[in-house]
Amino acid sequence: MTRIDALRAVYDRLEPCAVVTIMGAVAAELQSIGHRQNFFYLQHAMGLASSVGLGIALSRPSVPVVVLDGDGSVLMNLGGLTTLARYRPRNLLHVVFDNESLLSVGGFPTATSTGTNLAAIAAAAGIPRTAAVNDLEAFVTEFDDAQRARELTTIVAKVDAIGPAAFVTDLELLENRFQFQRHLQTR
Ligand SMILES: Cc1ncc(C[n+]2csc(CCOP(=O)(O)OP(=O)(O)O)c2C)c(N)n1
Repeated sequence: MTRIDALRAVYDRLEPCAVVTIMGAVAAELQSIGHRQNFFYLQHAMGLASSVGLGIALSRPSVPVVVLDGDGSVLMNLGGLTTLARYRPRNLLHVVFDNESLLSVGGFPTATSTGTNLAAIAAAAGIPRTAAVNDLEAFVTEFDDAQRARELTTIVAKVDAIGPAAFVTDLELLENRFQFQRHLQTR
């Protein structure tokens, strides 16, 4: 499965959600499908997308929140999983695209390439629902089940270590930040 195919498959389902992504490849891929005001692409702060999502989910319990994370980012801040589990907002879906690589900075292998199991770590951290998927059909099924379950869920989706040719887009961080904030105020 490629990550962009996974994003395309659930793109319409993101419409009512507040969506927080990590920087780099996934942000560029989501923007290439179509930027929306409810998408926030967190720059630089590896491992903190789930923390930003957690803050939104707790302060806006009626808004479904989707975090699009990466294996390298999660590994850089494993404590983010324990904090999610501690507060376990029902309106947060945490998707980790695991390409076993720091793709956005050249593709260096991460610990998931040598067997570290992020879904098992998430479960052990106390995330009430976790899933590990390897193909598109299973990803969409787990995504839909998680949205229906209304329970904090982490889905770890194994994806190919391929991404867009360029990661820089013409959407400035501050512009994105103010758009997203204004959008949340309407929800
Ligand atoms: C704290 C920190 N260290 C290093 C970087 C540089 N950096 C930007 S993206 C990235 C790789 C992210 O890897 P992953 O989360 O697996 O996502 P992928 O690029 O594979 O989609 C790195 C190391 C950063 N942004 N922040």
